[in-house]
Amino acid sequence: MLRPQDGPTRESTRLDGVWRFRADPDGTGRDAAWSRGVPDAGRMPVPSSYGDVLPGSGLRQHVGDVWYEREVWVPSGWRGRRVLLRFDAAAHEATVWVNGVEVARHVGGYLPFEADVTDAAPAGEPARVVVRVGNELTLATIPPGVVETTASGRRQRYFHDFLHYSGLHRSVWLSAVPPVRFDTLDVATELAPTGEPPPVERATGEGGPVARAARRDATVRVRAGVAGDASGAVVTAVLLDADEREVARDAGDAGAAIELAVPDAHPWAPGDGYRYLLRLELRDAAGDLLDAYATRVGIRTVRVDGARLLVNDVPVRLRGFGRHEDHPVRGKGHDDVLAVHDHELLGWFGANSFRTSHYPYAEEVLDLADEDGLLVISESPAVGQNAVFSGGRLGAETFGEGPDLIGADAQAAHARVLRELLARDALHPSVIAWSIANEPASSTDAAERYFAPLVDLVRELDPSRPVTFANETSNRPGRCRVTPMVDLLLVNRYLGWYVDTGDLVSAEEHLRAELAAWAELGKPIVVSEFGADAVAGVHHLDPEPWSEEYQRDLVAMSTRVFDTVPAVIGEHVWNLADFATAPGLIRVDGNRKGVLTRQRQPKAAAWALRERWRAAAERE
Ligand code: BDP
Repeated sequence: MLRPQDGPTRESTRLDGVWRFRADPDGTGRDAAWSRGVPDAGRMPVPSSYGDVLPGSGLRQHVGDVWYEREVWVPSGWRGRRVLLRFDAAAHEATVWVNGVEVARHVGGYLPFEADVTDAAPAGEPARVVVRVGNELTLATIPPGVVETTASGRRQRYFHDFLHYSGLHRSVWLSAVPPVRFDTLDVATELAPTGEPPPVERATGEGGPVARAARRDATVRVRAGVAGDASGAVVTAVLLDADEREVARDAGDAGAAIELAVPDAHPWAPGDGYRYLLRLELRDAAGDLLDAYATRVGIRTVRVDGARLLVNDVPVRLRGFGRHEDHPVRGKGHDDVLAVHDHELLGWFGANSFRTSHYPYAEEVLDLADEDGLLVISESPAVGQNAVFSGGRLGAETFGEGPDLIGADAQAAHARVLRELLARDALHPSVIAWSIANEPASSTDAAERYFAPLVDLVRELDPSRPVTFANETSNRPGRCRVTPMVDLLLVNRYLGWYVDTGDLVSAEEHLRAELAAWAELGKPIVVSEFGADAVAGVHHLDPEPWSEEYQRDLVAMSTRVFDTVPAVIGEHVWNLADFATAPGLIRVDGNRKGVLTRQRQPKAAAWALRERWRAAAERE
């Protein structure tokens, strides 16, 4: 599956806008054949989460199906081509019909899927698209959950700390593609070895100095998969620099690897989102164009060397955040305005990195990261696989076979989601590591059995990036069974908040001891979560949790400790901004660990971080 685009052989249109919509908590629509048309439908914007759009609707707590419907004219000029219908995301599982014909089913809320609707939606005619989106989580889904029946009806319980927003969160596309076409694309980049770490050139960009990686000879390996009968067809790959000058070209049979030598290449590097343009053409034996596809390529390498993380053989330090796709009203609905604003804020902070906690973000977000030269840890949606967070709903072992354990079905779903994640994100140079899970129970035999094949799978699919996962506090070094398998350590720690609450002196001592123990493992460490809730506007002269000053001081204490541990090569504050959660006694209209409010206004800690990180950026 390739991302939709326009070009000489392809056309695409977004089906975003206001769709017809109806909630269906009892599942009536399945038997009543709403697949042909949804009766008495209201309205709902796409993309958005449906939870907060309609006041008084109760949709925020909705469990079960909702239905979306709209009509679209398939252009008559698309005759003779294949027509694809693609959903960038449907949270959390969906069935799609076109003119009453089922065309797709997909499970998992954060990754794209598509259907060939050529037969169901003839060109030159209107087509009715109906989508049933379900949001029930079970112990076999990623992430897990259980549905319980309470006095107020069915309730979705889940073990992660962000609101279970649902719906069509991202764009829907209709595209025309040629019958014989590119349908997969793998690109691997390599830089010629140097004896010494290559020098970093400096340039002065807008907003301060920019670190530029030194130019080096490079190789770009391209393998484009082809759908349809491509016998005798030839693929040509052309690489253009940012000024559209051709720098390399080669050709090969359809499906074969093509190697492009790029002398004196300009690498993609932190703070320098330099990308080449790769143009692919597929021509038949007579030389006629069958398909063309273009994508941007950042040439860079990532490698772990002892306790260092190297990008282009240069050690990097990550400064940034765990984030969420979360905004007032639209919930997890992607919006370019808000995404660009959040990325400008990362620049305002002097941040150079983030983790897509705790699920794959909209691909547009990775486009921004590619462009800005940000270092992204791309995370799978496996969050909450831990009895500690389940209020007794998961058995103590968490993983294994049994009615209250996460077992083989979930593991298979997890593997599927990792395949889909890597297939979608591998082309993004900003992605420098794969995080396969957030805070699972990781200290048991069962956890080792669950995760070992998943780590192997990711390594096999992509040997070019480190594999990691975020470690939860009770899974200490020495006890944790997954840590030894991974290349890079992510540790989430809340010293001064959940532990040593209100006592930053003890917290500092404990954090030092804990990081020293992790450092002994000899791998690079990113403290992938640390922080404190602060309700904007609450102030205190004394170290009082929930005040802006306490949050600021906790962050300062933590970073002071990080600076003394060479193996700590990254700090991700939890969180960039406040975000919505399920109701809870320690949640005040959501999680307040943002250094920005949910409306993206700064708390005291934001100013302090900006000072620290901008100074670090200046020194680079
Ligand atoms: C960690 C989780 C994160 C939570 C955070 C918190 O990884 O999702 O939001 O703690 O409690 O356990 O704020």
